[in-house]
Amino acid sequence: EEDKDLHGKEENEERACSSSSNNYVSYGTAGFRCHHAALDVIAFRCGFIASCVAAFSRTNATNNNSNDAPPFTAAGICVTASHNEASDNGLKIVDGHGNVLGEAYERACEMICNAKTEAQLENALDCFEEKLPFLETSREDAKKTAVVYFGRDTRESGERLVEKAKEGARALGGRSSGVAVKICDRGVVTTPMLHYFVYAHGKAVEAFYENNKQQEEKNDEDATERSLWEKIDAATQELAYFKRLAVGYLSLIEEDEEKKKKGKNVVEGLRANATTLPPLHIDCANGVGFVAFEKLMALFDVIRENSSSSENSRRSATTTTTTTTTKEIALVLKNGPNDGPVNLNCGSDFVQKNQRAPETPSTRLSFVNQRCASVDGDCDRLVYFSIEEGEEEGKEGENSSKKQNFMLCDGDKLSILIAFFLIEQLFLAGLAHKISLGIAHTAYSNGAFTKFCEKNGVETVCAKTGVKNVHKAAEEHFDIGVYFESNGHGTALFSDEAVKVIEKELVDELTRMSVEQHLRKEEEKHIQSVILTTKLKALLTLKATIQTINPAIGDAISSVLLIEGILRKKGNMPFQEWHAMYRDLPTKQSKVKVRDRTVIECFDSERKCLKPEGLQQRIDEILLLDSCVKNNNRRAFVRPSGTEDIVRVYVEASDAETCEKISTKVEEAVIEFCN
Ligand code: G16
Repeated sequence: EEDKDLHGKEENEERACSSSSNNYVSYGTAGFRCHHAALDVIAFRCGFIASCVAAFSRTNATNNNSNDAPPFTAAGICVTASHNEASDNGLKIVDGHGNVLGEAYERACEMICNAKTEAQLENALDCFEEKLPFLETSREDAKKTAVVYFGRDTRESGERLVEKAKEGARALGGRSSGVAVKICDRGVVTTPMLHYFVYAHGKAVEAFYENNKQQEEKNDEDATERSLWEKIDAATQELAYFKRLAVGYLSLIEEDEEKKKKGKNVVEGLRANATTLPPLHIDCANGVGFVAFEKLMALFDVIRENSSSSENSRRSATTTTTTTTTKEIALVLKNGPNDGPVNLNCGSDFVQKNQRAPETPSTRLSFVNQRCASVDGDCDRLVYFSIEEGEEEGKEGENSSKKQNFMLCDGDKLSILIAFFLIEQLFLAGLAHKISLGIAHTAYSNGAFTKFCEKNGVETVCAKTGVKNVHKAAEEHFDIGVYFESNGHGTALFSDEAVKVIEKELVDELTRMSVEQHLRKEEEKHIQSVILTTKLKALLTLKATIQTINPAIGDAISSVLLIEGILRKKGNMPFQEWHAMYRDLPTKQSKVKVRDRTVIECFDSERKCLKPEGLQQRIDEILLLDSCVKNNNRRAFVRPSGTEDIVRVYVEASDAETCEKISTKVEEAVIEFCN
């Protein structure tokens, strides 16, 4: 590849570097991201990297130093710039587990993608090779197939960049490497779907090796060719993804239907009898989420048709809105790819950062007095919101506007709802002493959230920004790690051990129940079965929750189903009640453009900065504004964004006015110290 291509052609040079510093595209918070024009060579090289990951690394590499570990055989590339503007694009690399490619590879990937001379490229490849576990063993495996999955969001530049990435992936194949590269292009899909395809592939290969252990076939057969997942076509893989989530959700709400009839818990029973959840209006950021949610809704229709019934199911579609209303779920989709450039005045980043409803022409008003949610450009973030419109403001005759009260349930509140629900189920299942549960979050979490967790005895851990960091923290600290960044990026992770414990307990419970029923006398049976049923139901609920969750990565579709399921199980909990669980401190988030944002170096999970010298001291002084004593409700930090060429400023205080004042001063300090 010619050097001039690396950062875009000359006429694009200015635009090309809008998200990168000094023509160097760093491996940021979520892979490579900048103006699409600068990405062709990077896409090619990322494709090559993904092929190598698929071909030359093995699962369990870090904790199992044996050749018994099956090879990854698959990896993936998502071409997306997620929440960024439409002219940007990016590459997210997926490892064989379906996770974000590990931190250990980042530096080498960055070197490969930014190498300008042959010598630099060779050096970078050597460095990358060192990171690939089991390389030598795998290289001897000449019959190996590397499968690389590709997906993209709805951006115009996506198709071109996927083609470039495919070229790069294919470059690994051939006689000298002994690797056959197989391309699985899944077209326009959400990022979490692509992660799931790679995850499911890895699981199928693992199962194949497990099944063939005794027959000693694992080294001379190509598992990839023989795993079931590999044999099914793209449409069936997609269906498998949607089915997993939909069936999980339906199992989750199953008891709810029963509860409605019986009204077991008095408050929840009454509430459930009185109302159903109002439809959820989803702002799809003019992106791929719209397409994916439509597929999910179509599947609910099919399930409904197959399961009989005369119940009402209503689907309607206009150019901008699709509605589905069934007994199980009611969704109204807004802001699809035909409604405007991705993320423009809509999407979860817009809603969460600006604390106001999407402002696309077609939807400006239609969110008022509804239950609403918003996803981002590649559908891996989710926030809920509601706007209550009240009394008119202004005098009669004048241009009066209605008073609006915007309420946001961001990632923090998603965490709280999910964590508290799971804690309750663990107690009911009698597993609270066996399975630990906690929340991982970032510095952006509201101070009121951390206090609320502390007050309620929920353990928390703070990690650096980036889903890769929070995911890792959740995994490392808890058996069930609920994690969400405030921006709505997250999920609940169940460790393999926790899943095993839940499944074993479920089997034990079922066995115990049938034995009891045989042994006990009629009158005792009734009492015993009620107690056992509570436990059994909690175990089934935990199992359904696991199925509703995309196990590979945070997924807005999966999160909508999980949250809707929980709200239903809580007797159709109104949005206001969820929102009022605690009151957020006022916050302000802003962006500051500086010459080189990389001069800022942070520590303490990015809550403090080390460089440039003096900046942290200035921030500490600003926090004392109009006061000589430290106010514990005040917080401010700055950090260089890993997805945009800006510095992010976060401020929190007891009142909005102070917040605003502190923010302005911190922004000024950033400009002073970073230019
Ligand atoms: C990406 C990451 C997120 C991160 C966000 C903002 O989101 O996946 O974990 O919170 O960028 O990062 P930064 O503040 O460094 O710009 P997405 O949805 O854009 O992929």
